Amino acid sequence: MSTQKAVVVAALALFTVPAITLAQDHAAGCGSGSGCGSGTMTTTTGEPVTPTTKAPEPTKSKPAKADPKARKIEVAVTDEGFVPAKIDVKKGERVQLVVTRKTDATCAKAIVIKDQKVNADLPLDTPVTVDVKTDKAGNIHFACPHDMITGEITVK
Ligand SMILES: [Cu+2]
Repeated sequence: MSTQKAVVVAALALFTVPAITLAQDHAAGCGSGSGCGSGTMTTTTGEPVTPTTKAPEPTKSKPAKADPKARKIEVAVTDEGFVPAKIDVKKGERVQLVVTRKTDATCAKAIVIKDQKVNADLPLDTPVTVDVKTDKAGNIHFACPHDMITGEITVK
């Protein structure tokens, strides 16, 4: 029994760390105002983050391969955020988002679906395919890496 408890504690610890780092990232990178702007990411001390710094960013996931049998849902990233931001799907339906970032004036340069361990880069004007698991009814939250620009997939 005690071993199980230890595993649970370890799992909780793993979960807590990214949440904290995300919050810091957000504060530093997005600042105030709408849409986070398109500026360079900086640390809390105002120094630019260089690629050599191993930032505590969530692991990137590879874009999914397009599945001909999947229902493709086109999502654009514009100045308005994710368009559409509300998506309805059926439970058990094979679904893929095809996400195209159409503006540089956004911090949504990646899409994160935390519950499904998705964190895919969104190069400008390049459709990126993302798998969506629809095995459970409920809401699936997706967002920019700072959870500022958000959307919701409802599985019914
Ligand atoms: Cu953001």
